[in-house]
Amino acid sequence: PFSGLSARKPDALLALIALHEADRRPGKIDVGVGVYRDETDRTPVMRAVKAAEVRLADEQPTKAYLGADGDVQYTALLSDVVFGSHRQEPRRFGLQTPGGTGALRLGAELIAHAAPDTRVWLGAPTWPNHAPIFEEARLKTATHPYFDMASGGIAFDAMIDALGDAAPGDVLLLHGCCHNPTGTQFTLAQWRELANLCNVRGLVPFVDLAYQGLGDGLEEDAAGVRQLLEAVPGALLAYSCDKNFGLYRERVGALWVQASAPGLTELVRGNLLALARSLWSMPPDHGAAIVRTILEDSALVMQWRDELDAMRARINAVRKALAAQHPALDAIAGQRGLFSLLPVDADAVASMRDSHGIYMPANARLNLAGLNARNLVAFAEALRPHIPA
Ligand code: PLP
Ligand code: TYF
Repeated sequence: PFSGLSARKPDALLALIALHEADRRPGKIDVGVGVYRDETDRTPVMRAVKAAEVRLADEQPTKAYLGADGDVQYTALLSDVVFGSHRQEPRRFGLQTPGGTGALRLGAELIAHAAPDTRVWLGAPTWPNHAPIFEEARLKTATHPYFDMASGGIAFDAMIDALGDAAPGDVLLLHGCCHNPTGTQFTLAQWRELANLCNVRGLVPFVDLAYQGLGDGLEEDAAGVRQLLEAVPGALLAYSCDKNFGLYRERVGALWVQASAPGLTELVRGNLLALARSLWSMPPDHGAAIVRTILEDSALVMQWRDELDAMRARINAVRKALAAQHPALDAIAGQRGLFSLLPVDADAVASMRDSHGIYMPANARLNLAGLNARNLVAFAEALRPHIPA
């Protein structure tokens, strides 16, 4: 029955995990898949998460089914973190999803049901899973450039120029902060211009916020998104707790949809719940229960924020230290989040893997959290001969 299938490529980022694992060389360096690692190269469970898990194991009264929207108290408490003083918005409905990926896919399905011919504009380069998520939901995708390799910053004029081809009703996917893979971020002035563009051209922003707190801080990293949502009629926001709570495999996310009029919210809500039921019935509980347990308790919130601050401080310190190794790496100090694109080609990436056991995807995306005091200079030395003069 399956002979009609065509072969698919495995996910190159997830494939790096196994490749690095199989390498027996003691000095190997994993700067591939986007997982935070501490100074000792480990990804420990956060202390606030452990404490919440212990509490859940002791006190969780039942594991009986919830609804298709998952843990509604989780979504309510998380909306304080995401929206801050903007949390009261009657046009908005949010629900728990299996990770940011589930939120993106559910949002894609909602769009496909509302307007099947919608085109989704993705920045180039972006997270490699973005295009498949929208295309598997039967939507068309288009790309716009946004990255200036020479300066390591946003090529905003080129981006706006390319979006001149977008039609009313098209969706514009925007990273809320800490762009994957470029480490760039929009300024507040650019967010304002993007909101204007959406309003003038009738585009619908779909924000992907997967790294809140890993750039400049929880408030700072959400400021642009909050400003945008306030300024536009309709929008979607896919959120992931998998990085900022270190919950990766627990699959913790949420989708918020802002309708263009309060009267539409109920229609959106009913459609989201129906789509979620057919996709996963209800999201997995454990990770969201952990996040809720933390957010319900001010001591655990303090602990979580301290741990998140330490993660962010370490990433930004590694950024500074690496930038100091070579003038061509200057921009890395000003970029934010786990990733930067290095100014080298795929041959250089292959050579660094063969000769030094350094694991990076072919586009030379570096996960800065893979570097530490013991390997940073060795990494810079292995990189140096490949940097164009
Ligand atoms: N969006 C971006 C930009 C990402 O880098 C990731 C990484 O995993 C996701 C979404 C998906 O997050 P999750 O693991 O919660 O599905
Ligand atoms: O970009 C990354 O490395 C992270 C993790 O299919 C990831 O976002 C990568 C690929 C994938 C799922 C998660």
